[in-house]
Amino acid sequence: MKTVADFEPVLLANIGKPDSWTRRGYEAYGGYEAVRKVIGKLAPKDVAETVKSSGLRGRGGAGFPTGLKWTFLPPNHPGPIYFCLNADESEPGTFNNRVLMELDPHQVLEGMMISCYATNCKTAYYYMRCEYPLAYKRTLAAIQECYDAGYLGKNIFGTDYSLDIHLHRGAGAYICGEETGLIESLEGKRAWPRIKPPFPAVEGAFRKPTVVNNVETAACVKQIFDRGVEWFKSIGVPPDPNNPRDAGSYGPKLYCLSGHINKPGCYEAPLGITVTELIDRYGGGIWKGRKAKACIPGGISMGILKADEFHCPLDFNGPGKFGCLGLGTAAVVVMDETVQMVDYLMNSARFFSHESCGQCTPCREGTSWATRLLTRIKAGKGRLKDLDLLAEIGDTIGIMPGTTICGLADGAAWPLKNTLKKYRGELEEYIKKTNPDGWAETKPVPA
Ligand code: L3W
Ligand code: SF4
Repeated sequence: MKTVADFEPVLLANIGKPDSWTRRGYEAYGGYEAVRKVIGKLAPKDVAETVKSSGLRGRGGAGFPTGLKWTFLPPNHPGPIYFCLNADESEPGTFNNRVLMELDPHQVLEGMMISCYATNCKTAYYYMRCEYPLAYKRTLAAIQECYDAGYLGKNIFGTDYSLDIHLHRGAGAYICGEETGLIESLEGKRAWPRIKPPFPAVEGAFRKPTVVNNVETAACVKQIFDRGVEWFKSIGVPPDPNNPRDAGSYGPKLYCLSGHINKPGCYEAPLGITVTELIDRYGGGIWKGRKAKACIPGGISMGILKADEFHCPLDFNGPGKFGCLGLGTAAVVVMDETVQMVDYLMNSARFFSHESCGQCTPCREGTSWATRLLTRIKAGKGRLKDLDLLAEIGDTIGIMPGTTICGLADGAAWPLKNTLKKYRGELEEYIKKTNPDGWAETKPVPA
């Protein structure tokens, strides 16, 4: 296994080179060689099998094995089968897809071409959040360059295979990134997530079998066909021998590092790097000579790691061992010693209540009540009992699968549950200090 020290970035290898976002620039660095080895040369099922054997897991948040997801498509389906690229990057702290789309859009398109070929898809939708104007402009130009060169359209690369890619701008809501919300939005409707099953692989866009993959996942597919399965599996963390269900965490990963550090940015490292290594090696340490207090390991939905848990490996299993929901989008937001947990919880609760689509009562009401309780605590009118109410909200809304249609409620619950466990003492102190006369009050709260 490659260590952090001998790891060479590949996903970001072209970033910073002249014209990295044009076809000419991309091809000067070996672009479109992988797809030429695949389309018309290998059978689609063998391409899918290669991705499956690489152990690639989706980079959008859930870490679902990509090749396995492709096998859920109905066999011998007469078509159409659709492919949706989920570029609605909205998880707070996350900007890895943006870097790829702005600075290396052809890498993403090449991965998409291979993925579409493997899944017998001839029409693909590239769903990009509308708040990324530069990424949109460059991706649109890159798609046009591909049509002009015969890399998209009929009989691409001179083979029998035809593929169209439609770039679609997102509708400005977090929930558009939930795969079935994305599909609804693509169909021109409000992005209300659908009840699953059926999963999109069986019934997705326009009620046809659909694969939904993330931008970075597509870039990894391209890299696997450039460098091989063995190379991919030489990076990251193998499956846990004590857990027969663990698929391992192979390959490179883009980590978005932000918050109170000296050098925020998007960095490529092997899956399994620890928080400490990421902050010290890439982030230049905590800013202003201060101490770290905590961090969000992978987007706000994941919960929180305390500074004494920074040895946590950032692979698909690591954060879960420290009470977090998972690796999520690998967006690490660092908080220094001056941050108050009530502020972090406030921000998180406000975000989720604003973004809840409102279909499910536990999510709609729970996120809204959590925001109201935290607003009151922050304003110095909190009671100790409010912390129990917050914990109850967390336990009520965050028990996927079961009470809600999609995972947003779970993502909203996790910061609450996790922080109340790890920082209850600090929150109690805050309430007692800011509401010395009323913290013990137990009367019902007026709405
Ligand atoms: C067929 C089955 N397909 C599962 C497919 C499913 C989906 C994938 C994962 O994401 C995560 C959340 C945060 N037959 C299947 C099946 N699938 N069982 O596998 O499914 P699932 O339900 O585990 O997760 P999900 O709802 O797709 C939720 C993360 O996403 N998150 C992040 C959001 C923001 C970004 C961003 O800004 N880039 O991603 C927010 O919650 O980790 O756990 O494709 O169809 N039996
Ligand atoms: Fe909408 Fe929340 Fe239900 Fe998801 S869990 S469908 S965001 S109300």
